Amino acid sequence: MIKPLQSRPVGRSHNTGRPSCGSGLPAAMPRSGDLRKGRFSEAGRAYHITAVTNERQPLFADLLTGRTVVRTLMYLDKQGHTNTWAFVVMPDHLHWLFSLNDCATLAKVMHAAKGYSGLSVNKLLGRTGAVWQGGYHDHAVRGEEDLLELARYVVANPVRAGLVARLADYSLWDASWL
Ligand code: NI
Repeated sequence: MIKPLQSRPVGRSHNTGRPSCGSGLPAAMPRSGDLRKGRFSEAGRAYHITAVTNERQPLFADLLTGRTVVRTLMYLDKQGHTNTWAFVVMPDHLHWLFSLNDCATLAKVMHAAKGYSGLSVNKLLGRTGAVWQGGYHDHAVRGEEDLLELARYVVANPVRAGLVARLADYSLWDASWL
C-alpha cells in the first residue's frame, strides 16, 4: 500500500502542535484528508488574501523582486505567525492562502508582510516610494470551503492570466499539496 503524501505548510519542515503565545510554534496542521473535507478549524483561521502593488506597477515581474516577496512569506511562517498553504506572486499582485496562528492578527501579519517585502524590493530596484497599495482584500475561509480547491485556484493565476502555458513554467508559487 502506498502511503499518502503528507501535506505540509510550504515554509516549514515539520509541525509541532498547537501554538503557545510567544513560543513561535506553528498551529497544529490538519491532516490532508481533513483538508479535502474543509475541516481545518483546528489549524487556526485560514485566509485568502490579495494585495496589489502601488498603481499596479509590475514590480514583481523581475524574478529577484518576486523572490523577495516569497522569502517574506517563508520568514513569517518560520517565525510561527502563519502556516502557508499556497501562494502565487504575480507581476502586480500577491495571492496568499494561509492559516493564522493563535497569537497573530491578520492586520499585523499583513503589515509585516508588506513592510518587509516593500523595503527589500525598493532596495533591489534602487527606488523609493510605496511598493504596495494600501490595504488588501481578505477572504476568511469558511469551514465548509475546500482549502485544496482554493489552493488550486490561487496557483492557477499565471496560467489564467496568460503569463505561461503551464504552471510548471512559472517560478513564483508554491502549494503544500503539489
Ligand atoms: Ni490574481
